[in-house]
Amino acid sequence: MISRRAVLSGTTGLGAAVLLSGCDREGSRVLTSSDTHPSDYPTVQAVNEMGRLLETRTGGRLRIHVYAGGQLGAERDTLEITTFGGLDMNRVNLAPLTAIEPMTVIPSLPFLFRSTAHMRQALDGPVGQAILDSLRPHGMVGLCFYDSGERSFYNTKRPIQTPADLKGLKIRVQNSDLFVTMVKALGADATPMDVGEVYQALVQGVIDGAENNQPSYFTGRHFEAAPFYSLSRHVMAPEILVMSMARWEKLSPADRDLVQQTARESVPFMRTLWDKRVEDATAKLLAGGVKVNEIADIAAFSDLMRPVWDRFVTSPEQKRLVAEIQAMGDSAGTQGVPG
Ligand code: GTR
Repeated sequence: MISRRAVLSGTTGLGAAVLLSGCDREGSRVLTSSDTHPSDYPTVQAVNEMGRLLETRTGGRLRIHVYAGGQLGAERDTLEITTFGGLDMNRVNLAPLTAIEPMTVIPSLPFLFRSTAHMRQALDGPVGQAILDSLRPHGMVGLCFYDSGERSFYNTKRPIQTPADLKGLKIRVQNSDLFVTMVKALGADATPMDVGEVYQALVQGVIDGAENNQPSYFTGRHFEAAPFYSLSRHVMAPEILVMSMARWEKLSPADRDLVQQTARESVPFMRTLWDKRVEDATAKLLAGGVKVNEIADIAAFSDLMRPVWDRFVTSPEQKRLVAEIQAMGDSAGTQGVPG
């Protein structure tokens, strides 16, 4: 982990951007934000859109600058910087937050959502709001969730049809105990690693595979080294946009409303880009020779992952929200909810 002292003394290589975060320039306030994805990725585009809305509505007084492509570091590191206010905003996956706040485990549970519609319904309502709010004691204001599709396994060796096919494979996971436990439950060897290191690790055989949605699998060129993509669709852990509490507290109440409102408005914008990106990535992956396979017996995977729920959903508040999500009436689903 990068320490506050290291960042402030400039020894992390993070650059002046972080150190200058929140500075006023001629009455204009630039909110800095980080993203590990490149600038054309839907998450980056969505935060840029939020910035455009903010700029228009404040006559240029509030703006956002997104440092894309992982310029400021891996998600767990930039999150730490966000919590102490070295960075104003951050777009990350929920996975690295699961180590910080148990409520964020909920949307990251395997086979919880039955479909994209079910996930959106849950995260757009009071359940999603409760999870966003749970970050406040950790120095962050949860502004909104963005889609991240369905994560599936890919590897260099073979199509995965049953959990037995994963046995002995070294599978990269995000830096999250929840994800380590999920992959271990299937019998694979879980290897936590920053996403920026995955391509090299696949090429060098340090790992045999990983799991992610199609856009990330394509954007990171992972498919070139690991051409077997097996549609386990085991988790729909969403993306989240947070603001550092330090920055939030410096905003006037009216600006807070504006920031919250523009973040919310960037969600449908992102979803339109996202749906298209999944479609495009899927087509390009097929054209690139990737071997995609459906898995006939998904229950074999969800049954093995069921103990993960018991281990990570322990508090009455978590249980209540999980039950609320399960009770939501979406019939368009394709995923089976275990138990
Ligand atoms: C992507 C997600 C990133 C990051 C990455 C990973 O789907 O958008 O924020 O979490 O997965 O696997 O590290």
